[in-house]
Amino acid sequence: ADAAIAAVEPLPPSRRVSGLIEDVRAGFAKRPRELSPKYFYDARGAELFERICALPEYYLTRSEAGLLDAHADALIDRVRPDHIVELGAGSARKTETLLAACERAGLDTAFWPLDVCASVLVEARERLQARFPGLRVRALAGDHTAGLDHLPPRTGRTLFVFLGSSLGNFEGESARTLLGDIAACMGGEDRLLLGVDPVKDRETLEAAYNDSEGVTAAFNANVLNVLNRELDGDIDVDAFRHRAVFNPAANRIEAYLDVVRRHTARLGALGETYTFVEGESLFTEISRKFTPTGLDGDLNPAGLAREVDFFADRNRYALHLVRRA
Ligand code: AVI
Repeated sequence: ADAAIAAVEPLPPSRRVSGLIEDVRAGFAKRPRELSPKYFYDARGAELFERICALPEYYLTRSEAGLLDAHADALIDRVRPDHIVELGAGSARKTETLLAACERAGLDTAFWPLDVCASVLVEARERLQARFPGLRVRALAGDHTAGLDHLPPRTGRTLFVFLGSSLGNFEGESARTLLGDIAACMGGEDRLLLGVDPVKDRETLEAAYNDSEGVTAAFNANVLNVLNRELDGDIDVDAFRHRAVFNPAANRIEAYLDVVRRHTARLGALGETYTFVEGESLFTEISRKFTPTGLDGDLNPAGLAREVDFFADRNRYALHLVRRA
């Protein structure tokens, strides 16, 4: 396994990326206090997120997979990619559908999965190479900025892939920066396949983030376990309760951890003590929902434009094929 991990190319971040200590210090100085959703995904968080994807209320993953199944051949025939570069590939299960379509189309497409987690890339590569023996997989471990800045030169057409509605977890300005970074890597023949969650009725949206088994609640609260472990903390995780609400003015789900019992906690690594009072909330995540024109508000300033839209039944989910404007 060590040799396999070494075969994943580690990439240095290309810009200074803020760390946990400074993010927590800055976020806890705000009112309401805030935490960055990037810290959800430790091993337990990743496992809880996998469970979320299988929940009956969380339609996003299934709807996206269904759309990919239905349109993979048409998409691949249209783009005919020589390379597929996937941001946040993880297990790359959904992209497997696209790779199968490439094989059916007789294309010799190379796959470049990019993820912060090297071990998940090793697993993905082994599975994909078992299924597609000739497939060239070049796994890149690093964050999005690292991956995009250090992509080795390619010839021919590249299809960038950014699925799972992950764009929704970036607020407007950082979403536009990320899209601009992608656009900067794209030539006129290259395309970006973007999966996003359309705006829909409040009931459906709120149920997806307040599941009846409490998996999303555990996922949200797990960020406090991360702080306790990484920052030598003693935050009482049971003193918080998960809440997720749709904010229609901003077209986004907002997730909070509400304080239900006043307590004082110490974060040893920061040398700080924090008091949490009843009625106070920690703001932990946004998940933006998109209309086509709302999405244009992120794409167009980044120099990108929608070319083809695919919508799942009753507008449940959307895939957008995007080109340089
Ligand atoms: C990863 N991301 C797209 C998920 C979402 O729907 O925003 C994260 C998530 N948070 C709670 N449930 C799922």
